[in-house]
Amino acid sequence: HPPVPALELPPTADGFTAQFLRNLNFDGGVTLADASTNDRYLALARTVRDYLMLHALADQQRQAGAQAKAVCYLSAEYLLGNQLDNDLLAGDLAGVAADAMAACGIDLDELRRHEIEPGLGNGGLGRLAACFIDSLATLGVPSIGYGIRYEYGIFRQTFEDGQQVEQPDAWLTLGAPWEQPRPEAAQTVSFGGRTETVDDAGTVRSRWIPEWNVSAVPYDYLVPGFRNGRVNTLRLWRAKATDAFDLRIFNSGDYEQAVRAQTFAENISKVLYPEDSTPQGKELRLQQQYFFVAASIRDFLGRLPEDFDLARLPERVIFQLNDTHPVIAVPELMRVLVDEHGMAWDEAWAVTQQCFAYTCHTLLPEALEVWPVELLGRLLPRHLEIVYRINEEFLAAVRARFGDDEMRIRDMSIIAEFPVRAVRMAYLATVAGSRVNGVAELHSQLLRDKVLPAFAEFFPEKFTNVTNGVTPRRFLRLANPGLSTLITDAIGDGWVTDLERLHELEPLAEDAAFRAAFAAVKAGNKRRLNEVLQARDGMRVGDGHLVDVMVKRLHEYKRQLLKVLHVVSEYEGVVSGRIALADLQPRTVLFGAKAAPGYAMAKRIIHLINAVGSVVNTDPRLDGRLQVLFPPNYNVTLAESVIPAADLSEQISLAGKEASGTGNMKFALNGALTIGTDDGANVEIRELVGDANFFLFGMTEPEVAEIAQAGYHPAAFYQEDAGLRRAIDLIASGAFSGGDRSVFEPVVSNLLYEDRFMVLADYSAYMAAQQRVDAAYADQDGWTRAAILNVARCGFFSSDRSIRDYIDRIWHTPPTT
Ligand code: DL6
Repeated sequence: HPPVPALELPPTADGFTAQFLRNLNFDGGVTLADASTNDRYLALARTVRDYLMLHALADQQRQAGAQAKAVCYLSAEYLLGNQLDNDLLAGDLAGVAADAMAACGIDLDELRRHEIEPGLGNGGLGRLAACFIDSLATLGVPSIGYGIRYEYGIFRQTFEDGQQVEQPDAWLTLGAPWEQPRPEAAQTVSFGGRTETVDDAGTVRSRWIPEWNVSAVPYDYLVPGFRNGRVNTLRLWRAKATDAFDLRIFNSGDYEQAVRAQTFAENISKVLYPEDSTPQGKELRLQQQYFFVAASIRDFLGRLPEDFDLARLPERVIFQLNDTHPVIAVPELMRVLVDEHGMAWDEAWAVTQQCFAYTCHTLLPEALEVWPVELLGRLLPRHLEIVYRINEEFLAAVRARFGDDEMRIRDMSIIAEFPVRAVRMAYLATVAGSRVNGVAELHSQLLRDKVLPAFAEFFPEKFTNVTNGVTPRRFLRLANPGLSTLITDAIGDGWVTDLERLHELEPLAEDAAFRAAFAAVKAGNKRRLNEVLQARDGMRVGDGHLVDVMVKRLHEYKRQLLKVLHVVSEYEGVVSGRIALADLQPRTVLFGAKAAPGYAMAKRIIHLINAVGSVVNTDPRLDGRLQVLFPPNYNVTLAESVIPAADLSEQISLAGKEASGTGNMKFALNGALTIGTDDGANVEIRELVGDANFFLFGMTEPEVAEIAQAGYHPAAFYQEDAGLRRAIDLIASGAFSGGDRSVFEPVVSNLLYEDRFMVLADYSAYMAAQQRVDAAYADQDGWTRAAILNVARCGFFSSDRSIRDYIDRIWHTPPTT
């Protein structure tokens, strides 16, 4: 028998303390008396991980030889957020950890604050991946998340004179206690070179002769299910120079070149691309994509028995492509099957098609990745050949069905001819995948009707929808302890894994005592937010203010500018005397947003928000009744304080542009009311919570399409609406830029003469909706009733439900026990 593990289950405070001290002494090499905050944090994290590891080992033993089909979630981004509280909760360790820390005289909250979140994602797409791996583990679905261990995650945002400055996110500097390097499981990934044809016993085959290799070293993160003893793996790859590569050059005496080679290889996992909806045609990005999917496919195949018949691969795995970033996995699997395992092309293609499914996360045409043929051919020559053949056969099938309709052929070709020859990765994913899904009902419909209509006609059976969801563990149970307790006291704690149970709260909306308790929780959350903001940024939300929040990436389509125009209009109204100060609903408008570093207009909008804030917040005529806060560096950790404190959730994208949104779900689930357009998952939120509990405004997607078709003239709206004119004129006058009219001139002229996302067309509807908000907020009890109904009716938006939908509609990977 193996030795009995030192840790006992269920955990006790004494056992936890002993393990903590062992980790402090033997892993950290310090005594308790000498330990720094960082030492203590690392030892605590290690201890939590040790307990989870016990579960993981037991889980592995139970699953060994089970031959269940697994989900391999391929995602270039995982926006994980802090791990400590999440893992304490999942492992049911919070109580013993608190006791153990108290016994050691350590302030657990200080260690919580010490944690740096791994920001390995840009926004919604990466955070969704993190929610999904949580739900997969909680549901007990065998799965592995595969991604990249970026040395630098999403940049840390600071403001200088109101303008965004990007600082490196050195999240690994003080140690990375949650990860486990597995150097023995490293994979070699090749690049470059050429192909040649060989005669393989009478069959002519192409063979890749790569030019250079890097080593992909896995770092594993434990992904615990919620108190179910299940622990899945998130395997993130780090690029290292291969020894052979290095040594050869080193031995030849060219030390500088050796170092350069090492840097070149290791650059692959150096930084997360700070983009979330426009592709950067960067070679390094393609290297990153191929690097992680090639390593992951090899890794997964290596887990199968040696004599496994690869024709049966679809019985064992589904590779879910999280957007187009991992789509190069399609030709890679073909290459592995055909070139390395000698499978016939047709059979390999049939296997590949069953092994992939593709999720699209965008509606912006410019966000659909394309890779120039020249680049792909240089970096991955064999893959380009494979893509050509896939395309050739696909277009032959299109011809067989529709005849020589050259327009159609050009439209559907995986290879675009203009402006340069390039591979359309979304088309490749659609042709290859067994299913293609959008991330909200409206998005999936638009995907079929507008983004990929020819494909939807050709493969109607492939297209489906899975509406996004968010994990209730992190975004309700952990982020909102007050509301969680209130809910659990009322209906028990089953909601944590069965969120539809929140429906049981509905009758309590009519219970005055419950409403009072609910309102008290919200007030407490605002106090808690103020403590966080005060310590972090010296800011605070005004007492008795409506907390109006717009947090998300800065993008023109999300229309932060519309929110700014509302603030400016209110401000202008008061200073001009049109609005009596006493009639102004006290509000704090809180923004959080990062702009891609190369996105000049987004950065200007950040500057404008800060500029408006500094004027509005300090103008005595407003007497603090209107405030604009913009804490820098919005991230998952800050979201966990902001969302539970919000009264109003701003989801104001132009209809037909936001694929889903997931922040919208988090806010509604925490009892904020939404002011929103009919876009993305807003549509489903409104349907569920009811029109009376949602502030709908603005054009619908068909209306947007119609006005675009007819020719959109923003200046006409400016001419016709005096309020709008005053707001824009005030910005143009230099009132927020010390009299300098040039600073925000590009924003103003963009609005007046282009306004791609039709801010001006929706302005008056938005202002009217905000008046409805003010009126509704004046009736505090009515507002609370509506907030409770939002919570009660948003159980649908659990990522557990999303994962069940993926299982039913796409993966067919039942949970295992
Ligand atoms: O599906 C997750 C998330 C959606 O909720 C957002 O609406 C969508 O904008 C976002 N997409 C991306 C990447 N876009 N691309 N490509 O972050 O996905």
